[in-house]
Amino acid sequence: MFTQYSLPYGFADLEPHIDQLTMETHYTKHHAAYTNNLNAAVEKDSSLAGKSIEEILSNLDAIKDEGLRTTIRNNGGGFVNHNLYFSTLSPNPASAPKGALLNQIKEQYKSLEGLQEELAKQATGRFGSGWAFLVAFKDGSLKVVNTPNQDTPLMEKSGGTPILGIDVWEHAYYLKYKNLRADYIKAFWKALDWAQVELNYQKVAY
Ligand code: MN3
Repeated sequence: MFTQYSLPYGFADLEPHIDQLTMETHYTKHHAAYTNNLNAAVEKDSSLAGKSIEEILSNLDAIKDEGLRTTIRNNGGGFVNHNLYFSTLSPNPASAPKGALLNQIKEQYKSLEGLQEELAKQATGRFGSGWAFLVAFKDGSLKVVNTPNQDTPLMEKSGGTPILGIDVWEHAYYLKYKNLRADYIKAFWKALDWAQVELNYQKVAY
């Protein structure tokens, strides 16, 4: 049984960057639906019982039924992606990483701004619905990628582990920002807690 990340802040607490109605709809409708649909789907294949979501998503080919595989790809992806998204947002965010993550960012992207530019470029450039991710690898290196729909880098053999994800589905921003995805991404930075991203990094790179 997979359970939705429980929010340690209220739906209105990310105002004015991310508005209350968007947060409430996103969490109680979209994320809840991905979670419920995932749980219902997993029950239909006994070989999936007891497996972690990472194990399931990194081995989707093992799911023999094509329809079930697609359902788990979409809803399992939606489940983990939103757990990551909501857990890295905060009403009191750290505005920059420090320590090992900051050093690695400087080495690969020159500065935090350099990394944010690359993430914003991939987030705005993703056609239709999808995500931009900062991915970390065991050796400490980082990569910026984008995916369609609810796909996650966890679905690829050497995709690394996402430590930050920007949801660029219209449901994440349309109520407040309408078609202005770039404005939403600028606001996203103001609610992103780099301290949590740093914790995510430390779990991957060791
Ligand atoms: Mn979403």
